[in-house]
Amino acid sequence: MSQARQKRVITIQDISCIGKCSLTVALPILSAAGIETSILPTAILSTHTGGFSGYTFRDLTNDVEPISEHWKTLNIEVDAIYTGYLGSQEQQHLIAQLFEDFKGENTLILVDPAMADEGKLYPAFDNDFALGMRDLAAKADIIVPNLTEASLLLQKPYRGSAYDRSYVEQTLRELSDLGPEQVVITGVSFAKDELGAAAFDRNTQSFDYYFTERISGYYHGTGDIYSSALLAALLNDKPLNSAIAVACEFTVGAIRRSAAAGTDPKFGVDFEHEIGNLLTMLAAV
Ligand code: PXL
Repeated sequence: MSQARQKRVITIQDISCIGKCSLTVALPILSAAGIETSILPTAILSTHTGGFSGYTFRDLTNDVEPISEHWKTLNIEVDAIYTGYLGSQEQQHLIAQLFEDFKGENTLILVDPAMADEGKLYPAFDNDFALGMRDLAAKADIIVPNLTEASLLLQKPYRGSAYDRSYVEQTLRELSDLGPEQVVITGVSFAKDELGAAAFDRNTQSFDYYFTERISGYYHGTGDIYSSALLAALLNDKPLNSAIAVACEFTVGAIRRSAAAGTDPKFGVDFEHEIGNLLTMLAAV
């Protein structure tokens, strides 16, 4: 029996040394799912910027081009390029070029426009950054914003919890009109005890939803855990409706563990002990 070639992802996000988000979650999740994970760090921070004060920030914008130029000499095949938190607006242009340089016929481009939550941009970003993220999102095959990021990408007001199914479906369509064929919005809820994701596939014109129980509290890094698990599922040949479910179950499992342990939410969630469950879900047909 011939073994399929191992898939490779290039993931482009920051290293937050403490706080479990971006590369420190993408790398273990994708690796555990059997995917070779090449990284391009966008910045190095002592912690993420949500909830800690006094963090360090080293911008790696000047390294993006030389790293990419070297990689171009290696003739690597890339099954997916996955971007998350970026260190600067200039990186948005450099990464758009990197998409051009490394996109093969079947390369999936996933943009998680990690820049905002709960109606607010993260401390380092402004509206120009959001507009740049919209241009990058336009070049993706699939994007994974939360509702705040969705409103910034579309430059429409954030509604808080005042929305219904028709707003979500209209938003999914408008985001897809920017360019990506598939859109997943995270943090969607139509009832106070549930939370989940909504997805749209322009090709099939289908909407899918998946909800789990809502665990109260604001847990850092869960958007990055969600996107990483979603990509892990897609690259393990799960269709979009199953992939959103796998990512929801994995993420809520990790949140449940940290909530039960009473961990300070700014340190991130215990996704490590959920990896076994992720692999079981990925192995199921
Ligand atoms: O999880 C998103 C994220 C990633 N990286 C950094 C962050 C955040 C959210 O605050 O600050 C540096």
